[in-house]
Amino acid sequence: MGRNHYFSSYQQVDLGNKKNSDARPNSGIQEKRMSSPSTDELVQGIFKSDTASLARAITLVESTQEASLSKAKTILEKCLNKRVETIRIGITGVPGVGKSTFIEALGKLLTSQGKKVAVLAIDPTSSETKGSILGDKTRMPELVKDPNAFIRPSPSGSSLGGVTRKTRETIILCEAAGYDVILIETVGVGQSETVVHSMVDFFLLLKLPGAGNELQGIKRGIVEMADAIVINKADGDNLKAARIAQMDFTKALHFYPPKESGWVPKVLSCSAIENEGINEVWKLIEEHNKQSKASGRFIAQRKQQNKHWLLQAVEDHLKRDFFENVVIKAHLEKMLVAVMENEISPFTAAEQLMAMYNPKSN
Ligand SMILES: Nc1nc2c(ncn2[C@@H]2O[C@H](COP(=O)(O)OP(=O)(O)O)[C@@H](O)[C@H]2O)c(=O)[nH]1
Ligand SMILES: [Mg+2]
Repeated sequence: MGRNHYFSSYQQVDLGNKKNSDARPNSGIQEKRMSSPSTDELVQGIFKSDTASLARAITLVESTQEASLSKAKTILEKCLNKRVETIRIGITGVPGVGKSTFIEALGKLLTSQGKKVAVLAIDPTSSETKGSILGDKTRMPELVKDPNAFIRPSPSGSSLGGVTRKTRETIILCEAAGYDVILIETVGVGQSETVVHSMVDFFLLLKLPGAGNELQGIKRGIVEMADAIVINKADGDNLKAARIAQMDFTKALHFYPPKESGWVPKVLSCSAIENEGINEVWKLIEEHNKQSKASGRFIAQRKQQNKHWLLQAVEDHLKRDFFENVVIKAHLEKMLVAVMENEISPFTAAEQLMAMYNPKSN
């Protein structure tokens, strides 16, 4: 991987964020935004479930400016200390399978039970489409209006690493603001499912009721990650096909190795648009939650995820520091040419660069 790969992780252009939910065409609010509140005020606001404070804090997390990021860090530290019980659920599936419609249905069910729901998205392609969940909001007409729901457009940025950090941090902020259930929609592009899987307690794969050869087209790794497969659009003419798909997937799951956690993934079907079978999906998630909490697996998995998060953050910092180092900047290009021309081996070149980067270590 070349230098540009790493650079792209850090030089992100935040195109979509100006349209975030806290930006309203209201001059009074614009003025208030100018006199930006202190980090303490934002933390207090978040703890009081004030969505304007929450949205501002997320904007800081999504910023590319050092000053904003440093404020974000302060806020995150305080929010991390707030102990809260939440469930993080990842929802994946091909575009058009009905993820947003499903989230609307599930979200409404949860808010009707008095829960508070935050909806986030991971979409590595969203820098081009300027945040696909903006469009998706039209698929969540009820949830958008629900005072107990908070919907945030996917953060922009071309690198999955950057988008991942922003989403992870946004989860922490939402939880500190009192959201019990975090729903994360991801488009099945690139590594985005793996990334979402690494930050949730329950991973749900939505499928279409196409029978037969459908099973062959599915990415094996995603089925392995899934805690449940739900055949959506089980309505109208699709009912029979949905039943067949449900049986096929149930059979197919037998050929997968058992999960470390002992959880046996289930296959359900539902109609998000007709609000059928959503309750059953939620019951399954609750059952998984109960089971994994009883076995200690829930905490263990979150701990594991935190560990992973730390290591990834260290890696990101080191990479950024290395590639932004002035000495490295001055020499890298020449080294790359020398390696391509076989004038020096990549290993020796790496050693020399490391020595330039950190002369004290030698
Ligand atoms: N018949 C039927 N259509 C659905 C259902 N859920 C979603 N759709 C439709 O499928 C299309 C894509 O839905 P959307 O939620 O945007 O999918 P996403 O791209 O996965 O987020 C829309 O036209 C929805 O109205 C369902 O349960 N049954
Ligand atoms: Mg969608």
